[in-house]
Amino acid sequence: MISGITGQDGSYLVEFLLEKGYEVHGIVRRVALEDPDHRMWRIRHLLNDIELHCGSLESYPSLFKIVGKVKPDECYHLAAQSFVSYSFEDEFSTFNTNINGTHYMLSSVKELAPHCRFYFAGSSEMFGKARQTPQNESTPFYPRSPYGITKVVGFELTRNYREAYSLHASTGILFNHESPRRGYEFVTRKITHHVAKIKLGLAKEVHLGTLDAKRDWGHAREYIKAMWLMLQQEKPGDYVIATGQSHSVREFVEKAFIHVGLNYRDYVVVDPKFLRPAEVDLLVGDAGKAREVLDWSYHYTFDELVREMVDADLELLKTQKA
Ligand code: NDP
Ligand code: GDR
Repeated sequence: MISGITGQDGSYLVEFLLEKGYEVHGIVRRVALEDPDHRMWRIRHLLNDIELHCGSLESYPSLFKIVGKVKPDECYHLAAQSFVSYSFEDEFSTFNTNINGTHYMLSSVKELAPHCRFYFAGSSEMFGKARQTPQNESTPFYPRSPYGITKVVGFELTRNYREAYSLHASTGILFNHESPRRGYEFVTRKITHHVAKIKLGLAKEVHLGTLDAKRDWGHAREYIKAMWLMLQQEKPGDYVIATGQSHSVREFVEKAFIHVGLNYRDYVVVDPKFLRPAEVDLLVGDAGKAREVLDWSYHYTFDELVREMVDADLELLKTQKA
C-alpha cells in the first residue's frame, strides 16, 4: 500500500513493485479520482494494474477504513505537503497534513495490520542548518522550516511506534531526488522546464531565488529501491539515502543551459519573491549505512541527471506543440 502514489516517488515505486509481482493499493484524494488525466498523470499508464482507494491525510476515519480493508503487508507512507516554500505560507495546514497524517497512518497500521512493515518518508530537511558535514544517521536535527519540523515529528512518531509497539517501522532520510516526473514548483524541474521553453522560443527568462544553496541531488528512480530494501530487512531502522555529492543551484542552472548551448547569465533573473524566510544552505549526505546494510548503490552522475531532465522537458514541449 502506498500513500502519495500520485507523486514523483509513488509513481516510480508502483512501477518497481509491480515488476516484482506485488499487488499494489494506492491512497488518492477524491479530486484525483475525479480528474485522473491531470491529477494522475504520473501513474496514468498503470491505472489498470493497481487498486486505488479514496482517502485524505486529514481524515483518520478514511485512512483507518482503507488500512482495515487492504490489511497491507508493506505500507509506504509517502503522502505529504512536500513543498518547503509553501510550508512557510501555511504552517498550519502543513502541520495538520504531515504530522497528523503520519500519526493516523501509524495508528491505523498498529490497530489493524500490526504485521505490516511501515516506511516513513523522512527528509534531509530534518538536518536543516546542519551541525556536521556530511550528514549521517547520528547527525542532530535542526530543521529550518515548518516542513522540516513536520518531518522530525514524523521521524519521532515512527521511532516511537517501533519501540513502543514493536512495529516494523523505518524512516528513510532521503536527500533531494529529482527526475522528469518532479513537480514543476521544485527548483530542478522549474529550471529544466524553463530551459526547454527558452530553447524552443516559448519563454524569455526564468525567475529564481538563491543560486548559492547547495543540495545533494540524486535520481528518484534509484532512491525508491532503498525504500523497498529497508522493508526487506529483518529489523527496522533509519537510513540516510544520498549521493554524497553536493552542487549549488547555480551549477544546476549553468549545466542545464549549457546542455542546450545557452549561457544561463542571459536568462536567469534573481527574484526576491523566491527567497525563503530561513534557508538551508548546504546539505550533503553520507549513505554509508545504506550501502553496507542494505547493499544499496547509486549509479547516476549529476550531469546525467541534469541532461535527462532537460531532454525530457524538450521532448514533452515538442509533443505538446505538435
Ligand atoms: P510529491 O509532492 O511529488 O507527492 C506528494 C504526494 O502526497 C502526492 O501523491 C499528493 O497527492 C499526496 N498528498 C499530499 N497531500 C495529501 C493529502 N492531504 N492527502 C492525501 N494525499 C496527499 O512528493 P515526492 O514524491 O517528491 O516525495 C514523496 C515523499 O518523500 C514526501 O513525503 C516528501 O516530503 C518526501 N521527500 C521527498 C524528497 C524529494 O527530494 N523528492 C526528499 C525527501 C523526502 P496529490 O497528487 O493529490 O497532490
Ligand atoms: P527543497 O527543494 O526545498 O530542498 O526540498 P527545492 O527544489 O524547492 O529547493 C532547493 C533549493 O533551491 C532554492 N531555490 C529555489 N527553489 C524553488 N523551489 N524555486 C525557486 O525558484 C528557487 N530558487 C532557488 C531553494 O531556496 C532551495 O535552497 C525538496 C522537497 O522535495 C522536500 O519535500 C524534500 O524533503 C527535500 O527536497 C529533501
